[in-house]
This record gives sequence, structure tokens and C-alpha cells, in this order.
Amino acid sequence: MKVAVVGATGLVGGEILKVLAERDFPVTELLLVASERSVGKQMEFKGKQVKVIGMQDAIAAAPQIAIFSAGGSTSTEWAPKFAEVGTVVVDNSSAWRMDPTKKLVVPEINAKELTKEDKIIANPNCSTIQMVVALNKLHEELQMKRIVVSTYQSVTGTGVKAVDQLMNEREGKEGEKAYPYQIDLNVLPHIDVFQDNGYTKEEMKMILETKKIMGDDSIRVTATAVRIPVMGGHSESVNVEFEKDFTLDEVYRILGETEGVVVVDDVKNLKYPMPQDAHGKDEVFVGRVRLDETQPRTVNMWIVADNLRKGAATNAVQIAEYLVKHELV
Ligand code: A2P
Ligand code: 11C
Repeated sequence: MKVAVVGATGLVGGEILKVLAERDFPVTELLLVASERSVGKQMEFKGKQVKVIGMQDAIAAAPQIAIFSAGGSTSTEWAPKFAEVGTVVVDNSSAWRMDPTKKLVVPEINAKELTKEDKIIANPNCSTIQMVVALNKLHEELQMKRIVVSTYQSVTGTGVKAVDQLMNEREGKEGEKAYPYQIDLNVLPHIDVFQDNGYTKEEMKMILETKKIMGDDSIRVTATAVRIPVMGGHSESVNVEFEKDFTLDEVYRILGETEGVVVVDDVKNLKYPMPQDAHGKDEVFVGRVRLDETQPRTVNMWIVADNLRKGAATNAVQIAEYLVKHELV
């Protein structure tokens, strides 16, 4: 496969290169694409140096697959131009996710919807992906009614500038700010921009994307998205109410059978998921599973995943793998 990584110099872009190499994705030619600022820069892939090129050169090379992670406006402008030359775009930004003509894919859940006609495929938001991976099989067996989620999100979700802000603040250095306030020793109940309804765009992504991926508009979702001074992964406190009756043992059994999920839940031995342990891993970690004692058919759980891996790069590469395996490119 001739593969382009658009946004190769970014945090997610770098992770995509690692995941392509680790999973031995069948790359015959790799095009590394970034803004004009980075053209000519050398990057390493599987021990070889590859030069960063610009968008026009990448389109002229007509790759079979392009994995985009260069922000929403870049995707809005450039993804259709790649699609015109026959490239299948897997897009990590929010640009196409809620477009009714585009699929929003988490391979474990809905890759079977993909066809040869899909030229721009959307990768969901990181905090949505880890939640739906954890809840998918529970939904299939017990039918979710309502989700109440609060997130604790890593600064890596914002990009290089935010990681620099945290480290600069920690070391007492001046520098550019990704956030309107200090992030070190602080918590910001604010991710992405505020909407007219008082929710942030990140919160609305979790609400709307969950229904679209699960293909079920009846699931009620409410969210509070929070940035914390952490690297390594996003964490989520999730309260889920189901239609059907169940026991706690059944919930553990279903989670244990859920593709992509690892249960880490042994509080007697102080075992529970943490971003430090999820860092660099592709799985979604679930723990602190408890019955909600205030209402029937409801559980609480704690979900952690590396937002740059399953939340972004790994999910995108898994979509690309599905396309190759099913001869859709
Ligand atoms: P560059 O490094 O040249 O600015 P992050 O979200 O981690 O900051 O990364 C954003 C990625 O998107 C980078 O690779 C960045 O390239 C790339 N990018 C930003 N704007 C454009 C653009 N207009 N065209 C192509 N790539 C872009
Ligand atoms: C964050 N979830 O942690 C965001 C990053 O819509 O793809 C990803 C934004 C998106 O800030």
C-alpha cells in the first residue's frame, strides 16, 4: 500500500508512524505530509529516513490510503482533494464525523458498515472511542438507557503546545500557552469551545458520536469533560443505566468478553486502571466496577486508555487494516 500520513510531525502523527511499524502494516511507500513549515524535514520510519512533503506533492502521488491528523480545517479543505484522486482518507479530526454521508468507525463495533464507496472515513474523538469500546458489548446484551460521564483528560489530547505548557509550568519556565489558564496543579472544566447550550464541543462530541457509532439514537448521554495535568491517557468516570436486569458477575463476564477491553479491578490489592499504566498501550482498561446503590440496573465504572493510541492512532490504523483485509482499497 502507498500510504500517506498527513500531520506526520504532530503528536498523533508520530504515534501513527509507531503503530504502522509495530503492527507491520503493509506499507510499500510512505508519504509523510505536514505544513509548508516542515517540508524537507527528515523523519524516521522502520529505521529509514523519510522526507516530509507538502499536500500538493502528496496528492500528485495518489496514495491508496491517507491517514489525516492535522486538524479540522486542514481535513475540511484537503480530504476531498485526496478522495478525488482515489485515495481513501481515514480522518482523525472532527471535520466529517457528524456528516450523515460519512461513516464514523470504531472497528470492534461498526467496521462492517464500510464499503468501497467510502472515500472519507471519520475516526471518532478519543474520549468517545474508549467509552464505546468499553460499553459496546454491555449495550448489546443489556441495552443502555442512559450514560452519565465525567472525563479526566490528558494534555496530550491538545497537542504539542499543551505538553510544552505543562512541562514549562512545572519547570518554572516561560513559554506559549495552549490553555487560557495554568494547567499544572490545576483542573480545567473546559475542553474545546463552549456551545450555545453551555456544554463544550468535547462534551457534545461524546453525546452525538456515541449514538452514531452505536447506531442507536435512543441512548441518552450527558457529559462533563475536564482537562487535568496528566500525560499518558484519558480517564472517565462512567455511570450507566440499562434496560435489562443483571448481576455484577454478569457485568464482569461481559466486560471480560469485550474485544479490546482489559479488566483491572482488584481493589483489595489496590489494582485499578491509571493513565500511567495505559500509556503506550492499545487496549481500553476498565475497573472500579460497582452497582449504583441509588437506582436499579445501573453501574459505575472507571475507564482509562491512551488517547493517542486507541483514542486516535491505533483506531485509525485498525480502520486502514480493515480496508486492506476486506479489499476496500
Ligand atoms: P507542522 O508540524 O508542519 O505544523 P499537533 O496537533 O500535534 O500540533 O500536530 C498538528 C499536525 O498537523 C502537524 O503535523 C502539523 O504540521 C500539521 N498541520 C497543521 N496545519 C497543516 C496544514 N495546513 N497542512 C498540512 N499539515 C498541517
Ligand atoms: C482532547 N479529545 O483530548 C480531544 C482531542 O475532536 O479529535 C481530540 C479532538 C478531536 O482535547
